[in-house]
Amino acid sequence: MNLFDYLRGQFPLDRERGVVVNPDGDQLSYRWLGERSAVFADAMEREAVAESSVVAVQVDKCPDFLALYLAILRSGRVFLPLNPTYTAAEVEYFLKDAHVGLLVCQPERAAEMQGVVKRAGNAHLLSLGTRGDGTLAEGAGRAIAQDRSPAGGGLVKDESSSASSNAAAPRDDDQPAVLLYTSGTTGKPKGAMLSHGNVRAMIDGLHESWGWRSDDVLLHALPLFHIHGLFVAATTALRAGATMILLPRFDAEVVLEYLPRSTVFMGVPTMYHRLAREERMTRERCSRIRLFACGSAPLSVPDFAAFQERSGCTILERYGMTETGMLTSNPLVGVRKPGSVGIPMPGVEVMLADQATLNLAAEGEVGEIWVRGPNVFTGYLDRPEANEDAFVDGWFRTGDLGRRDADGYYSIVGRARDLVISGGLNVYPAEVEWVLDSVEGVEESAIIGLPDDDLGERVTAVIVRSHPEVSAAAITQAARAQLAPYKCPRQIEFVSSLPRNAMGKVDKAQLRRSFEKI
Ligand code: MLC
Ligand code: AMP
Repeated sequence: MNLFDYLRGQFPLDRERGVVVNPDGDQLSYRWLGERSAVFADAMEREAVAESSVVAVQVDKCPDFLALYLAILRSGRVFLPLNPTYTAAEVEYFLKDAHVGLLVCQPERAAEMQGVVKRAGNAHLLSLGTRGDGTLAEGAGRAIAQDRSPAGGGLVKDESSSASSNAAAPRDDDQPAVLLYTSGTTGKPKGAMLSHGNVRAMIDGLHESWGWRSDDVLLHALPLFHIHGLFVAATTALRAGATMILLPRFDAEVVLEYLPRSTVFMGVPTMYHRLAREERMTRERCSRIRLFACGSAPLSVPDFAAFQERSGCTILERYGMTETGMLTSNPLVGVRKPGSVGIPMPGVEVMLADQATLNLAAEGEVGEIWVRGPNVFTGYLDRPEANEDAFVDGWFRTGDLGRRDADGYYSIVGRARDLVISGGLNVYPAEVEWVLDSVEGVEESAIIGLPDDDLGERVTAVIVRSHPEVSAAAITQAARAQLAPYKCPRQIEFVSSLPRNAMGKVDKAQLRRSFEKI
């Protein structure tokens, strides 16, 4: 079943109910969302964007982003969201790798993206701004400006008036709905294909486990281009027919302002770390909140405790990944253990595999987390070898190392993969090393994550120079030119050589140990 049809079937019967409350107080209704998505679907049709093609969206967070997401689903195309801070070079890679049929970019980057689209093989290019502007919205009419719900009204067209746009394209559960890029140790991002059925399984599991209700108000401060903000937060809220306060980005001050009106908040550990340090984060302010959920990176026990002390609320930590959606969660009702990611989500099977033998790890021992279930993605796009490595007898290897306690709760104790998680954003060392190694005067580089109170891990470059005069500033400048800012090293260290293990691979664990001591 097309995920859009499934979601629409869960929308409140009273379509005038608010789906999004903007920070400026404007409310947009479920009726608006249905109609706006139909209008965008029609616009893609008019642009002759091929059916089933991948549509890349590099647009700032706003209500129209959600409408475009639904438009892509309902028209049977595949949604590929991209971080707005990606450079032109990064976007070009995705367009080529995913054979993108349409790129929707921010209006102010349209000129820059014209060249990118051409180099990538002439995908269509449209733009969409946060105020209903841009070439995609032009044909569609500025519906945002015209919808002043709760009464609604004044929209450019009624959803039921267009048979073509009202019907969602028929899709089977295993057909692709969303393509999300993630990486392995190779450094080249791979497109993880999530089907209509995968996403539905994930949001149904969350709906049930976290007791979603149509009168929930989600305070949404996460980006919409990752599964956390897109599926765990926004799509599950749509599944419940709930309302979202859609903040353009996380800002602790603004979050504090909207907490009293909200019932659910989700964040990465950095957000909780920052909120726990705010004087205005009081029990009274959180009195309506029924759920503070956290994930994407490990939540430290001190941050868990500090937040509890201030807010009187116990954070519910959960664990998941792009390829699989949510895997485990602490319970809504029951004990939430600090430092633990809880028990398997409904329908998800989890096992711990001994890394050497690939058999079940002994009870109480650390093993690689392997998972199975309807939520697990269908594979990486055009990467037969990666798919071969990723699956064993139908189990997906997460690359995370975990332990299970006597109560069946899991905790993540490390990663088998080379990965830095900074503020909940994944940075793949090989991708950054590749850029740094090409800087004149750099002989070789190694990217590691060092502990950071705020970001969890800080991207750190350890460099061997071939020319002694190459400076940290020059390296930073080169990184900035090619990589999104969050991937750029915040700390640069120079060494005479990199430690290597018996296999000749850089020993990153040793590097981390030596710089952690400093
Ligand atoms: C922003 N910056 C970062 C950064 N985010 N640097 C390192 N790591 C990050 N995560 C940089 C900016 O480029 C800028 O640099 C400077 O920090 C300030 O920018 P900002 O926009 O003010 O940043 P800030 O508000 O501080 O953002 C931090 C943050 C944000 C934690 C709020 O990164 C965020 O929203 N993270 C959530 C990521 C997320 O959704 N992850 C889910 C992945 S899904 P400069 O130099 O240009 O000024 C997943 C699966 C699962 O993992 O289980 O959920
Ligand atoms: P991504 O590829 O961006 O989806 O990131 C997924 C990875 O984030 C997982 O494989 C874990 O390494 C990490 N992760 C997500 N949630 C948690 C958590 N609660 N604790 C520790 N690590 C987590």
